[in-house]
This record gives sequence, structure tokens and C-alpha cells, in this order.
Amino acid sequence: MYAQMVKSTGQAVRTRDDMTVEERAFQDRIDRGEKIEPKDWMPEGYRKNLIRQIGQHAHSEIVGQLPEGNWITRAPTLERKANLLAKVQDEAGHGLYLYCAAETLGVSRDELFDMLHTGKMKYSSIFNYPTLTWADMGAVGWLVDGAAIMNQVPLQRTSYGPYARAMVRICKEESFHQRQGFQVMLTMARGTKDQKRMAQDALNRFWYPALMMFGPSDKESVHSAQSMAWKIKMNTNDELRQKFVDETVPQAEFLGLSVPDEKLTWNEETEHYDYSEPDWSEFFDVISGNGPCNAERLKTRKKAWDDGAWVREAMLAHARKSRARREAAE
Ligand code: FAQ
Repeated sequence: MYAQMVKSTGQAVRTRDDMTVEERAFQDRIDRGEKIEPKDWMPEGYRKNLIRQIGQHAHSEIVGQLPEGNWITRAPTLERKANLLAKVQDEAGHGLYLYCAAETLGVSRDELFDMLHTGKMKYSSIFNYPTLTWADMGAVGWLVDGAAIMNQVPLQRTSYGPYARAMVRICKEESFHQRQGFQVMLTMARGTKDQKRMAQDALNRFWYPALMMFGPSDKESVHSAQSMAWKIKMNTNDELRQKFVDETVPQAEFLGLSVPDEKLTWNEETEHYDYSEPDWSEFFDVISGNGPCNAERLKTRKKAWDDGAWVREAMLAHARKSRARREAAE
């Protein structure tokens, strides 16, 4: 995600004593595991936080099409091209479900796009890295979709109904994406020496950016405490990052590739891998707009929006004419 002009500010979690009667009743519903629906009463902070998270998630899906879209015309076989095309198209669909979920909270799609284009809303840091070789299509599917699934499976149980329901289909599709990425990696890792080198290079470049997808460390996370109290988030950033490392390292071993972390070791006591943290100064740089591709990604999105203006106008004109015709017939 990326927001050059917005600085995150910490949120104090409201205790029961600080809550109004309505807020307490709302928190009780959350604690009982009830779903909150669009017409239900909700605290303004809950609504705003959801718009922030769902909006940023939607933007990530849409901007996330760009690094892979770059390779559709250069896929090595027709089958790979068809798979990649379907995957990139799925990401557009995910963006659309998520924009719909955000709209149920009273924000319009035009407003959300405007916030993306003016740098007031973020999108995932990962999409500000370039995709340099075909092996990157493997690494993106395997690691980026793999990290996305790790984060999104628990979100199927999030407290806001429209968001939770959107996640169900998204997770199914992301699993297919993850497998197609792993399959590309497997083919390359078992291919020629050059192909294996490309697969290793892609893993080297995407490992730490994938770890950054889970957000800053728990001590730096400004939203986690309140978001978890409201079940907007189900796990902390570090919990999910650890889970991702634990699941992904054996997959890298199966591929015969090495994770670029000299400190990576299995810890018998914790039964988790000990691993090196990403370079957090790089992460904060990227989410402040200074990653390798931030400017290019935003320029491409804005151009797509401007080039699509005539389509939006034509569709509105068509809707207006159809309504007028219907009303005249009634
Ligand atoms: N990039 O207080 P926290 C995908 C920001 S979908 C950029 O910990 P939070 C599918 C954060 O917004 C990938 N910014 O924040 C696909 C906040 O700034 P703000 C997207 C980040 O929200 C695959 C500040 O740092 N998934 O990949 C990042 O509690 C392949 C403080 O952080 C979702 O959006 C980051 N990585 O936790 C598509 C899932 N991390 O808003 C195409 C839903 C943090 O105050 C191809 N979102 N920040 O200005 C979430 O679960 C959460 O929002 C987190 C961040 C975990 C991402």
C-alpha cells in the first residue's frame, strides 16, 4: 500500500468504561461472534477503519494486476499465458468485490479511486517491486498469493458481513493462484541450470518484500489492537508472518531453492523457524511512496482511469436512457 501524504497515527483501544451504551452493545455483538451488516448501527471509528482496510485491500488487488499483466504477452507457452491471463482477471474481480464491500459503508467508488490517485490511501507495498523475469511470475504466485492467503483466510471470519463473505470466494481463487505460481517455480527449479538460477534469483528478490506484506512488526503496528478488538483483523502482523515462514520454508526446500536468510533455523523449543526481520526502513520508504515502482504504478492507474472516462460516461448515458424509456412505458 502506499500513501505519500498520510501518516498513520496510533489508536487507543477504548475500554468498556469509556464506551457509550450503544458502543458497549456493539462490542458485545462482536464478542459473541455476530456479523455486523451495513444497516446496523456501528461506531464511526469502526466504519472508518473498515473503509481504510477494505479500500486499501481493493486498491492492492487492482494495482496488483500490473506486475503480472506485464508478462502476459511474454508468457513462454499458450497454457502459461491462459493461466496468467485468468489469474490477472481474477485479481480485477477481487478488487470489484472489495470496492462493493467498501461502498456498503457509505463511501463511493469514485471517492475511493480519488483517494488512491491523490496518494491519500495506500496499497500493498509488494506491488512497488518490479517483475524482471518470467520466474518472477512463479515467485509472485507462490509467495505473494501465498502471503495474501495467509492473511485472508482468517478474514473470512472478520466481523463485517460483506467483507467476510467477499473473502470466501477470494480465498478460493487465491489458492489456485498460489498453486499455479508454485508450479511455475517447480518447472524452473527442475529445468536447465539457467532456469534454476532465475528461480533462485526471483526467490531472493521477493522473500523479504513478501514478509513485509504482513505489515510492520507488532510493536510498530498502529491499528492492530483496536482492529483486533473489533475483529476487523483476526491475528497480529507478526503471528501471520511467522505462520507464513513456517509454511513456506519447507516448500522452498522441496523446490531445492534456498531462502535468502543465513539466520533461518528451526527452533525445537518454539517449534517455529527463527528468521531475520525484513529491513523495516525499506518498508517505510516504500509505503511513503519511494519504492522502486511507486511512481510508475500510480501513473499507470491514473492513465487507465482517465482513458476509461468515456466508458463510464457511455454507461451512465445508457443507464439514463434505459430509465427514461422504462419510466415512459409505465
Ligand atoms: N503495504 O497498523 P498497521 C494481494 C500500513 S492482497 C503498505 O499494522 P493494519 C492479492 C497500514 O495500512 C494484499 N502499507 O496496519 C494479490 C498503516 O497505514 P495507514 C493486500 C502497509 O491495517 C496477489 C500502517 O502501515 N492485502 O496481495 C502494509 O492494521 C497477487 C501501519 O500498519 C490486504 O490488504 C503493507 N504491506 O495492518 C493481488 C489484506 N502493511 O492505513 C495481485 C487486508 C501495513 O494508517 C497479485 N489488510 N501498512 O495509513 C490487512 O490485513 C491489514 O491492513 C495489514 C496491515 C495486515 C496489511
